[in-house]
Amino acid sequence: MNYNKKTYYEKTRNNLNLVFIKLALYLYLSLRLKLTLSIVERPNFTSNISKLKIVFATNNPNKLKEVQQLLPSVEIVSLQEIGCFDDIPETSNTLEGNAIIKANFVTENYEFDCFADDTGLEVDALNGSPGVYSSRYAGEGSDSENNMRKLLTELKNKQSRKAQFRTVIALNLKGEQHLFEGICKGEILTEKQGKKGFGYDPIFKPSGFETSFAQMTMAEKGTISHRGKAIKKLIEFLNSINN
Ligand code: ITT
Repeated sequence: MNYNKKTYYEKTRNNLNLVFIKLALYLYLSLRLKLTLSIVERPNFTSNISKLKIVFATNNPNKLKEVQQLLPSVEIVSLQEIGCFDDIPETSNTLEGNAIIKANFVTENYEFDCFADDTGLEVDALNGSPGVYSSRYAGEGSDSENNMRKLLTELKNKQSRKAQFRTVIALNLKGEQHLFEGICKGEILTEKQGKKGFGYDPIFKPSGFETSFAQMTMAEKGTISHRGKAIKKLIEFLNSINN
């Protein structure tokens, strides 16, 4: 009798242990699943722009920072966050073409809605150069210092120093493509001024201002810049489809 009682208690205790183990396992697995789902959740255009998540296809961390500041109501997802570490080839000879290539690369290979921009510095006296070749003006793999030095040399004996930055944004959204353009007119200075910004900022002075882009804060530059203007059009478009 005692033996049976003991066995009965042992069995009950073992069963209870099993139930607790199963419960703990269930809780652990459901938590893991929830976490995984939240990590792989795709950028999703909802009816409320404040909840918008979108991939920005750029490998330029300065551009990413600028756009993040210009779009505080949108959650910008970087290429790294979607696991894209490719060097996207910019093979077009137009800004429009390259913006489209970058945006399409992400949509086709990673199935995300996304946007990409391509920007060029177009100098009047150089018939629009460096334009689409701005990042490699002084040769493949050249840095901003070399590019600026080459531009200043090319402009040494030129009368006009008029130039403009032009940005084209390609947005891939729900199977449709939309383009937005922003232009900032100005002139090329004779020497570098300021340390902020990136690229050609130290030698570009926007019209109506006494300082170069590199002497402005990121927010100041954003209110008048080519990229700022293109992003403003992008925001207006996103607002229009969400209302
Ligand atoms: P992604 O293609 O990965 O976006 P990128 O640096 O190649 O980055 P772009 O092709 O759009 O960017 O720009 C070409 C070059 O033009 C860039 O490397 C800079 O030197 C210059 N540039 C672009 N935007 C600029 C800005 O706002 N101010 C100064 N220079 C800029």
